[in-house]
Amino acid sequence: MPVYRRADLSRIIMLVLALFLTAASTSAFAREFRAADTQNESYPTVQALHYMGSLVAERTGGRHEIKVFHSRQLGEEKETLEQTRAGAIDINRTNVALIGSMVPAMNVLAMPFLFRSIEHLQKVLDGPIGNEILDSFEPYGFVGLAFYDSGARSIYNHVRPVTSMADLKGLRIRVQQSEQMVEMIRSLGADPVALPYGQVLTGLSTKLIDGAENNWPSFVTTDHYKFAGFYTLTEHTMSPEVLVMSKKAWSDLSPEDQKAFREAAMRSSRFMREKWRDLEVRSRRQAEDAGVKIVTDFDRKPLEAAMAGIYTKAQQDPAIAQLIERIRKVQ
Ligand code: GTR
Repeated sequence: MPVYRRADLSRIIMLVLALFLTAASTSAFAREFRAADTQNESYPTVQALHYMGSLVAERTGGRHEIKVFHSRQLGEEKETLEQTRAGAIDINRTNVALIGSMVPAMNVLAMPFLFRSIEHLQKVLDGPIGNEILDSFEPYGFVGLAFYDSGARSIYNHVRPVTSMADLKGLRIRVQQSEQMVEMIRSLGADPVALPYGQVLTGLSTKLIDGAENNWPSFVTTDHYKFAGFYTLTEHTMSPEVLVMSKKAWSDLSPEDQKAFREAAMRSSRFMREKWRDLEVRSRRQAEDAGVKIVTDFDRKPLEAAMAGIYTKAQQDPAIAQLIERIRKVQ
């Protein structure tokens, strides 16, 4: 065993300490951040996460990397969100309806017929209201990074073409694991069945459920369209996607690195928007080509009236009432 002189030893200790301090001050610890997304590998949200990862790696000289776990590799959305809040997963791309039970403003964005059009939604999310909402996540254990598009959600099923609200009566419609979504579908006279995304295909093919509701890309990329041949343009919600980071992972980053992550997330959102538009069109065409009957001429007014109670309940909270009013005023 080598024998060190006292002076040598203290020199070594000083050296180690100096190295440690330099590393800490420049956040030189390389770190891999785990990101969860329930969609499959080619879905625009997953591609956007990869894109964000490449921007982060570039900006931090390769010190930080994002490893993307798609297709529910880390679990279903509800569970991965709980793990993100606890700090076991670093980044999560989720739909606002799922995180709504944890972050109340998210439920607002999933409310029925809140947005008049996709343009209205983008104007709200790209503007000051969107930024304020992203900044409001911290008390709930998350940091809001960016929104991703998700189009409008519509109801599909394998029983009958839904041409009016009456046709929904008694249909077992799968919804996301969200109390608000359950209430929304129940108020239309259908039977809501809250299930994780990964169980919908089996639910449809075994006829455990009669239908579900989602945007065109989700309807098609999951193969739901092969088992549910009637799609009605109810467009009852435009709940967008949101990208969040666990507060724990965020606090490990230096202020410059936080800036790099935020900017990369914002750029990935623009990148995603391009891919999204294209996939929406292609998915609808693919469903049509496969023989899915699309009910386009649908009166949404009765749905809106039936779901009014969702607003009455939510507006009991003055902050939520004010947020709804501000969103509606955006022209
Ligand atoms: C999709 C969304 C997913 C998931 C899914 C669902 O549109 O991208 O994150 O929430 O809907 O219905 O479970």
